Amino acid sequence: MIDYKSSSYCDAYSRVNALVIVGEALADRHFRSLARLIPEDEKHLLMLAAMEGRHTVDFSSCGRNLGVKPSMATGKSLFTALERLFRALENSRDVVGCLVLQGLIIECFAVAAYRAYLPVADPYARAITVAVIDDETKHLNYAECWLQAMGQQIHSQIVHICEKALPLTLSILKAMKSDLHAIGIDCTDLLAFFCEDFTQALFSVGIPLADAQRLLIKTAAVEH
Ligand code: PL3
Ligand code: FE2
Ligand code: FE2
Repeated sequence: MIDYKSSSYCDAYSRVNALVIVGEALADRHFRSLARLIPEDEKHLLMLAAMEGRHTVDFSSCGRNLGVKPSMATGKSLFTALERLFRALENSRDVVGCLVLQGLIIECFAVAAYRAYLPVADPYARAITVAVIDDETKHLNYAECWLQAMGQQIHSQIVHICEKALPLTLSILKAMKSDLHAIGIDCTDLLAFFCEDFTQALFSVGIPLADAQRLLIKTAAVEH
């Protein structure tokens, strides 16, 4: 039984909730950038951005429902490195890089985190999280289809951006480990979901399973 009103739960939730709100707001911005970079899909990408905007509002209401004020400064500082990388890719009009970072890595991270949160969420947040996971799966599918259609010539570019972005993603998780634990999330489950979904996503764009697995192992090795 989780005591959603305890001070230790609320304290940790204020940082986890802020991380999610910031991540969703950035996803909104990233899909607007992608709409400019991929004009033929502009309408669809703006629709995905609007879904992210709704996630920001919905997760904000989860904090409010528990009487928790999100610690926005913490959330923002945790995303700084990933955001800097996205902006650099955007400035160099690296469409593949932007789509791998937002559409594969961040979306897989979100799906894994929300799946791990589901069994320990309060009933209000659980209903919201179920609907959000469904949306994030659509975002992931868009990126998979677009990248898959580009064929083999972008594989080394995909691997290269993953090598840069995966350690930055893992360090967010490490920084949040004790807060995630305090709200009942099992970080091993979260990582296992991420590895499962991410290898599957890379496989669906045509990258052999062994290469996808090597990429994840390399990330783990770099971090230790
Ligand atoms: C993609 O649409 C948005 C990406 C957001 C990334 C969020 C990472 C979250 C890490 C821990 C989340 C636990 C869930 C708690 C929900 C209040
Ligand atoms: Fe989202
Ligand atoms: Fe998303």
